[in-house]
Amino acid sequence: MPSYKVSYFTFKGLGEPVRFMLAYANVDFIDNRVEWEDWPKLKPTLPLGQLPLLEIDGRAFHHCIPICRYLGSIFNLTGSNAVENYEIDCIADTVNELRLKIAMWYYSYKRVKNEKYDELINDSIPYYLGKIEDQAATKDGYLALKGKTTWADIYAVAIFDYIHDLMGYDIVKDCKNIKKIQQKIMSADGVKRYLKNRPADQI
Ligand code: GSH
Repeated sequence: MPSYKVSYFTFKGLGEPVRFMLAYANVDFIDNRVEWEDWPKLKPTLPLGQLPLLEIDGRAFHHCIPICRYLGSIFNLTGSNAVENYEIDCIADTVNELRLKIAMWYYSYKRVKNEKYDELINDSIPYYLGKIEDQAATKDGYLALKGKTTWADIYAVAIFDYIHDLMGYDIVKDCKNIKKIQQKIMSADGVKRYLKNRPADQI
């Protein structure tokens, strides 16, 4: 069994999808939560000076989405042809765009001036959530491929969990098809175990 180590900060952020992927696949991993005081020393040693970083038997992988795609390919959570893999990439990118809008607001505006909230709540969030919810409805409880859990489902559920913290409420609470995916992923054995033992965030 290879050894897996995930390094990320002491909150969900972009580390959470990687942690969820490994938990879903039922593999043990070292959950290395990096404290701010240790960051200046670690940063120059990283491929792009950023986290998350996944190490598999000491081989480093970076960039959250490519890591999830890679883990998807080794855990059979991808499509069976190029079009299916395109569908998976596409919905993961849509979720990431929503995450970026919210993170931009949170880190640039909320913390400084608490501005732009109305725009986020009235435009960006309903726009992206509507698209994602519609797609989940046509895929019958999956995000990318009807009848098959893919890495995009796991990525999305972890990102929505992080967004919950940023917004202070569950933005998908009224999205019944996204909720179905969330329940499925969160109740998988490995994820359930991870969630039970997950350390509380320190932001
Ligand atoms: N494209 C990268 C990914 O998707 O993993 C972005 C990673 C990234 O922005 N990481 C941030 C980081 O390491 C935390 S979310 N920030 C600290 C820094 O750049 O010094």
